[in-house]
Amino acid sequence: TQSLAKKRVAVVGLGLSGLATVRFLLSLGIKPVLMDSRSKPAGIEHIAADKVDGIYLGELDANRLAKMDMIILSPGLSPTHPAIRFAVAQGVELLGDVELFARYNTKPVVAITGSNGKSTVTKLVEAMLQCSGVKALAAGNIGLPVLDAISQQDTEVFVLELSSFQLDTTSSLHSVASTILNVSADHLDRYQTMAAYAASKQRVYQHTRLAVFNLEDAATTPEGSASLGIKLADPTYGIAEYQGKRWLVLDAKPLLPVSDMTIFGAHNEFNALVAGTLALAAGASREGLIKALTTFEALPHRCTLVAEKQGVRWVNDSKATNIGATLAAIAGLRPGVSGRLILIAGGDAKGADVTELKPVLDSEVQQLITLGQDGPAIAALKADSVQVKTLQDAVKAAAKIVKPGDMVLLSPACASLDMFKSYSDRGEQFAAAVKAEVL
Ligand code: UMA
Ligand code: ADP
Repeated sequence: TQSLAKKRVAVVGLGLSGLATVRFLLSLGIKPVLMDSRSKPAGIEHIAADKVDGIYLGELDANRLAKMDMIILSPGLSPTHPAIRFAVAQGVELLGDVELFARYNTKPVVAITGSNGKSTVTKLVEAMLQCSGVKALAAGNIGLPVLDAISQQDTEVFVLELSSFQLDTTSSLHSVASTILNVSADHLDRYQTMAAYAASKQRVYQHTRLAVFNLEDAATTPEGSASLGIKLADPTYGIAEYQGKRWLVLDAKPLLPVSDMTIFGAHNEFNALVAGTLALAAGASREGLIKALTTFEALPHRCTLVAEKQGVRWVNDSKATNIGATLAAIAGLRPGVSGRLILIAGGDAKGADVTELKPVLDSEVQQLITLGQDGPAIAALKADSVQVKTLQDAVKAAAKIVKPGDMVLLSPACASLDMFKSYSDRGEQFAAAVKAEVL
């Protein structure tokens, strides 16, 4: 820690994590060099140029980077970027904001990763701890940069949502409990293979006291750490029948009937079991778990009902940015739809093999509407699909054909960035279009 003061430190990437890193370093009295490969990164106006040791924008300068002692890299930039690789080859230390957090943090951590369900489980664990009287704070990929969270002194437990990008540059994070929820194809534009992506997720178990994993997904199985496996059909940590109802069971003791939970669907039952196990390991009470599960509000853009009009439900699942999430949404929602399921999908598939959607498009989806960069590839998987240019056109096309009993589901299986600012922007535009069209 003291040694950092004498080091030449570069913060590369000036988004949310980069800006939080700069603030943190300045608070330690360290003047970093700042770089971003973009000519106009959004956060640049928040930085007082006289406080730092230079700001360099545009193409990363490998020679300048090679002169540093340490590079703190933002998750949105790959460590395989040629300029970064060059600097590392010259002996420069490379780390991310989560690693810096780990080196300074003194509080217990719960660490959560996986391809899908991270944010839901992170917020659930935070709520379960808070309902148990523990001051918990959710941070990381969920939106609050860890180096902003660290300054909230009264926090008793940090609940961290970690992306594979963040884990790639983290090596000394200790946790009281951690999980990989699942591993399904995502970010294959940045990882060469599924094995490389799964290996990145495994880093979450490096220094953990309890690894909670998914018994139905071998890629989540820890090697070495003390561990606890979960699946819905498991009698100790799973779902079982009591008094004619399906109950969540933790540690072989029934916790509460599934029907009392505010979130629904098989994937959310699994999320609740994992969250409960993590929260108990971090000091929550069973009463706290029950209180959280009966009051928790589902996060926006995750299978949320936008409108119900003339017997038709319009559902926003814009957060489904990969195929696994869309499959979970369809599996969870389809049984409750008496009419047809009309799916709006497409966007940036991030290098995924979209043909994995085909079986479900064949059996569960009656009409497909596609948009975005990889819309044509998805449309090709189903007969009579409709291709549109905008989300507004997608809603119009759906509105023309709906009948009572149908559900229109936006669950794109793709990232939004080819057409929108973010998944939340996409979800908001969908809601606005639906309201304009049918309400
Ligand atoms: N970028 C450049 N050049 C740079 C730096 C960034 O082009 O020099 C681009 C990136 O490619 C990316 C964008 O700028 O498209 C933002 O990248 P960033 O690293 O600056 O991101 P932050 O603003 O710091 O936000 C990051 C996480 N974003 C990413 O990992 C891409 C946020 O997760 C997270 O909430 C935030 O840190 C706080 O910890 C968002 C996300 O999309 C929700 N995560 C991905 C996901 O969930 O799938 C991993
Ligand atoms: P993440 O933060 O990992 O993106 P979220 O909790 O935001 O995860 O959920 C994103 C989407 O993934 C949801 O809309 C839902 O359709 C799907 N999902 C949530 N939990 C799971 C799970 N355990 N397994 C598979 N899919 C899930």
